[in-house]
Amino acid sequence: MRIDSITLRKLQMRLKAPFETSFGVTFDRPILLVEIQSDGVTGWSEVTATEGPFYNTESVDIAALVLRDFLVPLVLGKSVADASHVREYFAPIRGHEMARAGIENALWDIEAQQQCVPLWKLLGGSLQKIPCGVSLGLQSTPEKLLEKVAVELSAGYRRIKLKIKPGKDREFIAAVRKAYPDILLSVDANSAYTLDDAEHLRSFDEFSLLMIEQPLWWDDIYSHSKLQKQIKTNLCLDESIRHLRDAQTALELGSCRIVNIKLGRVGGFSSAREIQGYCDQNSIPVWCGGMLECGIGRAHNIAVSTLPGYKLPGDVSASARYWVEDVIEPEVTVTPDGFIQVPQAPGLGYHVRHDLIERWTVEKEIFRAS
Ligand code: OSB
Ligand code: MG
Repeated sequence: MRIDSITLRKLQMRLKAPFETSFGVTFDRPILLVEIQSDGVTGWSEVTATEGPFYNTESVDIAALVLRDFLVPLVLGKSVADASHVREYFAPIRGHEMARAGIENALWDIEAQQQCVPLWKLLGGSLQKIPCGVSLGLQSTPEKLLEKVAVELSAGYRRIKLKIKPGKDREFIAAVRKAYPDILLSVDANSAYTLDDAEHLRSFDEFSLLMIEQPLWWDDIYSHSKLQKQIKTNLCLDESIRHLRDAQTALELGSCRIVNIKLGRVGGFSSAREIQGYCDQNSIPVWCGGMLECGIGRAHNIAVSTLPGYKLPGDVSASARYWVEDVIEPEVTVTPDGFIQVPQAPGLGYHVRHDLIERWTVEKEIFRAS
């Protein structure tokens, strides 16, 4: 595969409703897309960074800069035997996993099209329908939250995740657990607590949660090992896991018993596969996280969720929960019993809507190999 051209585009999309986490509210969602041409084939990917460095250190604009000034020049005009090898060119760059994933994942789409197989098959996946959960943003009152939960359960979703932060936790979790004693229920704090809150977090043990996701500092695997020893509920790491070495550190220290894999956060499909393989060997279940993606990132998430080890419902849900109109066709839909049927067409498995992408593009740069 020769990398003939790379196009970076920033789109401005608006969510159907604001999404609130412990680090802020997102309503207008900038979306950074990477389009690569190689040997006459076009591949797409989405850089899943947020609008500011609030979730991790990356953001859409920072990732665009790192791509333009550093990653694109390392690979433009170069040839790779297959998509998994492109990351070797990125060796001089520290961090910026989401920016890297933007290039690697578009090449996986190209490779799948060249081989005329769906992306999930190229990755080694096998599940034909993936179980889906939802992530619900912070709500003003427990009553409001209960209304949202009711809607998602009747749509068939198989796991409900509640965003929490100090002052908006016990009362909300208790209300949902009381109304639904048997559902798979988890919470995600996005690093809103400290070890001083260990007693408080231990009090959540009574709610039989599936997991507490990333309660402590985004970059602190060690402190999570201290917390995990003090509570019964399984911890799950999201922000802290950037690559296989982080997963090894976390499992060896006993920092979590479940791992959230996000394609962007870990630097792309190759790294995601390594982490999943390692977790599988150690009987640690993994699941696919979400970053409020448009259809392109969503299609990639569906493909990776077909791999063995993705045993728990992910945060991969229907396009219509986020967008009035999505950039792929057909949009991602969920069956009444809460599954996404895996597409069978080559590559992404969905048609990319160039017309919408063009309409919503606010910045575009094309880099061509000479
Ligand atoms: O921590 O999983 C997270 C969204 C933005 C940033 C971080 C997270 C999330 C979500 C939303 O929980 C998941 C989704 O529905 O895409
Ligand atoms: Mg999370």
